[in-house]
Parts: sequence; C-alpha cells; structure tokens
Amino acid sequence: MKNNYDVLIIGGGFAGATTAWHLANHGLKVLLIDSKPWNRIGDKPCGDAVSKEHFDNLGMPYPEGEQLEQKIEGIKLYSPDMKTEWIVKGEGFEINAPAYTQRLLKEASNRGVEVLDMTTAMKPIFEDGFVKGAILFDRRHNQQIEVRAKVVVEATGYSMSFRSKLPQGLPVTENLDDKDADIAYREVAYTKDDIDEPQYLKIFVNQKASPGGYWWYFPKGKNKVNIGLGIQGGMGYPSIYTFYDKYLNEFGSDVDRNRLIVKGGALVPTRRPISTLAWNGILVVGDSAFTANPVHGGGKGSAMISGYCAAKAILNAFEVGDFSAKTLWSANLCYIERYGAKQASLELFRRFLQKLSDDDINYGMRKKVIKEEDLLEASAKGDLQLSVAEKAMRIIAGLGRPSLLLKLKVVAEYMKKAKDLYREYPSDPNNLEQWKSEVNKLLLDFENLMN
Ligand code: FDA
Ligand code: PGT
Repeated sequence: MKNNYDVLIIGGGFAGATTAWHLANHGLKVLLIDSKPWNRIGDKPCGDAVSKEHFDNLGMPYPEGEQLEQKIEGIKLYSPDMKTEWIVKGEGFEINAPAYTQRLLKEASNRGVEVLDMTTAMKPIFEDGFVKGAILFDRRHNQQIEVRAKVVVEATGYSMSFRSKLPQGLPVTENLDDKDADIAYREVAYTKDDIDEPQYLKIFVNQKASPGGYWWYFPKGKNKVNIGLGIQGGMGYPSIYTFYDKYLNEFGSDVDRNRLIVKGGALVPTRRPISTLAWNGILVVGDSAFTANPVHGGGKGSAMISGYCAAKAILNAFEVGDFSAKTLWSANLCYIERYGAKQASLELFRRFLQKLSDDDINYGMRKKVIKEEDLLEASAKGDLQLSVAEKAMRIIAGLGRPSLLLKLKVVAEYMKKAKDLYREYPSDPNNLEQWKSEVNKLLLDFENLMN
C-alpha cells in the first residue's frame, strides 16, 4: 500500500501527541503512528510529574478527571544525611500519563489528524538528501505501508528508532553518550498507610543509594505512590534493580509491593538538546532530541515545548512551500529560546553535581552554599547567580571547603558562557558545524577545570 501525507509523526508519546495537537485543524493531512495499541499509548516508565507552567505557556489543557492523580504544591528536597530539608514551592500535576496522552490524541483526531496504533516505522525513505517518508508495518492489518510526507516528525523517545536508521553523518543522527543519560526505574504501588502530605513531591539526593541521580517519592493521591530512582549511565554501577531492592525500605518503607500497579525502567537523557532538531524534511522532538532537563530529568514539559516548536515550524514551512533544513530551522530558535539554552547550562551544573560526595552535598545544603532560591532559579532559567556580597559571605562561611566554593564559581561562569553561546545559535544550517565545535570546546575546557 502507498499513501501520501503532508506530515507523518512517528511516535505518540508526549512529544508526538503535542505536535499532532498543535498541527490539527490547520488544513494539513497529518498521520500519527505508534507501535503500541491505543490503550497503552503514553504508558512509559516515568515519575509523571509535570509543572503547571508548561500547560499555561503552550496554551494546552490541564489534566483533569482520571488524567490528574494529584495536584502538586512543591518539591521537598532532602540531603543525604536527611538533616536538611529544602522546600521548593511551585504548582504542578502528578498525572496519569496514558490518560492524558490519549486525551491529546483523541482531541487531535477529532480535529482531523489520522492516528494509527500498532504501527511501526521500520525504515526511512531518504532521497536526494531529504527525508521523504517511511516504510511502516501495520500489525493490526498485517500489512506494509509506504508513506510519503513533506515532513516527518521523529518522536520515538529514547529509542531514537527512526533517526538512527538515517544515513550516519546527518546532524540529526547524533548519538547519546552513555554518561549523558541516567538509567531510571520506578514502581507505582499502593501504600500501607495514608500519605501525610500528598501535595509534595519528595526528592532524596544520595550518592550511595542513587549515584549520579536521586530517589523520588511522588504521591498519586492519598494512598498510591510513584517511587523510583535514577543512576548515571556508563559508570559500570551494579544494575538499577540492585539499588532499588537494597534501598527501597529507606525511601519508601510504606510501599506495599503486594499491591503493585506497574513497574519498569528506561533511559533519561541529561544533556543539552541535539545540535539541531531540523534537517531536510525532518524534525526531531522529545527524548529523541534529548530535551529532558539535565538536573532533574523531567522531560514531559520540554517534550511538549519541542512539539509546539515543531508544529509552528511545520505550519510556516507549508506557508512558504519549502521543507528544507533552512526553513524548518525556526524550530531550533523557538526551542533554544524556550528551553534549550537553559538545558545547555544545566548540563554543566549536572556534571558538577554528579561529582560531589555525600559529605559535600550535606555541607552545601546545610550551609546553603547554594540556596533553595538559587536551585529554583538555576532550574527555571539555567542561571546560577553568585552576587559579590553573597560570594564573599559564603567564602567566609565556607572556609571549611574552599575547593567546593572555588569550583562553584567556575561552574557559574561556565553556565553563563554556555547560555551566551546558545544565544548565538546559528540562524541557518551553514554555520552549524562551526558553532558545534565552539560548544564542544566549551565542554572540554569545563571538564578540564573540573578534574
Ligand atoms: P515517549 O517514549 O513517551 O514516546 C515515544 C513513543 O514512540 C512511544 O509511544 C513508542 O511506542 C513510539 N515509538 C518508538 N519507536 C517507534 C517506531 N519506530 N514506530 C512507531 N512508534 C514508535 N519526565 C517528567 O516530566 N516528569 C517525571 O516525573 C519523569 N520521570 C521519569 C521517570 C523515569 C523512570 C523515566 C525513564 C523518565 C522520566 N521522565 C520524567 C522523562 C519522561 O518520561 C520523558 O522525557 C518523556 O516521556 C518523553 O516523551 P517522548 O514523547 O519524547 O517519548
Ligand atoms: C544530579 C543529576 C541528576 C540526574 C537526573 C536524573 C534522574 C532521573 C530520574 C527522572 C525522574 C524525573 C523526575 C522529574 C521531576 C520533575 C520535577 C519538576 O517538574 O521540576 C520543576 C519544573 O521544572 P521544569 O524545568 O520542567 O520547568 C521550569 C518552569 O516551571 C517552566 O518554565 C522544577 O522543580 C525544580 O526545579 C526542583 C529542583 C529539583 C532538583 C533536583 C536535583 C537534585 C540535585 C540537587 C543537589 C543540590 C546540592 C547542592 C550543594 C552544593
């Protein structure tokens, strides 16, 4: 079978569903496919916490009814010795991800987007330097379909299963280094007792129990919890299950594993976004484009941002009738402005945090070397401000650990440099390689200073 579409979206997770939602009703012929059956789309290992701001910023509906499991008022962050508790206030939602994702897809489908479940993109159609479509396999009808489209949106999550089959060397085939990802695992289960403050997410930083990541305890109502951990990839640590079984009691003594609802693990990218979301005839969004936040690993909000930016770039491309990298490039500028520049600076912060010892973190949190507000500011904007007065005071307070403070100063400087470099993101594809080499140099200089 052969078919022609304006846009083919591969993957119906948060990124793909958001792209479809924003493209619907604009007179384009859009097809979205997902390997999973309808009722499992959106069902992937996740902590399911999303900040309210993302829905507001993108004009998207709040989760409601069965899509919303708990309204969130803030995050409580615990030091490794549990002696310091920081409260970061901020509204958010603990969602039922399959229910919310399927809602977006249903709304898109009601507004004209065609959705095919149980259908997998097997390989790209690549001609004359352009992505022109994909060969699909529809398991519902046991048939192969050749779909040609002006633009293909790769939204396959951390599997990157479509773009990895494109000719290597195209900028959109960029790989993920193992160390630039966390391996994360979570279970959702009922609790033995009622949860005290279900409106707070809890994050436990502890390099012994979750090296290069953290444990989380995210309530889904009064007696259900999403609990799990992330550890840095590529470090040769024991398996994630070993950590889970060993430390579950420490962070979730009330979890009733006899009443387990779901479990599973996956990778979380923790780096700057892919160097370009766009190439000729293709846009990459979500985890596949490494859009997750490098410091907390949350990727649903930024997957939505990338989907929104992709949809805007596609609508513009149809207006001018050109689907080359040059025209689709506006997706990069949109994404970098809204989230990507912050990600780049947070990648440096992440590299610094992952090298700290539990003693450093206990000390840093207790003495407020960084304060709650600094952490929130860093996470919201990618800025780590160290004003002169504060610096002086902290150096006095921090005489015990001069090396930690000195490093922090370098981190703040390089975070700013990274943001500045992203502000100078090339305005067209011709200058991409030059810019990439400047980014790589910055990362290398930073690594050398940190070691
Ligand atoms: P996602 O993986 O959701 O979707 C990809 C879709 O593509 C899937 O439905 C898949 O079936 C489909 N697909 C893949 N290949 C295909 C092919 N060839 N053909 C057809 N379909 C194909 N984020 C957050 O905001 N808050 C949180 O609390 C957490 N917690 C968390 C915990 C854990 C354990 C992990 C592993 C991750 C998180 N994250 C998170 C990150 C978050 O889950 C992630 O960033 C987003 O769900 C990514 O959404 P995408 O749509 O990009 O990929
Ligand atoms: C340290 C390395 C970490 C690697 C991380 C990998 C972990 C993998 C596991 C994945 C679990 C995902 C859990 C997702 C949580 C979501 C949190 C969340 O929604 O955060 C909100 C929103 O942020 P946003 O970027 O989506 O939106 C910003 C804005 O609203 C929209 O414009 C923000 O909450 C926070 O920022 C809280 C900060 C939590 C940080 C946790 C980091 C741990 C390390 C801290 C150590 C500090 C010690 C310092 C001492 C010197």
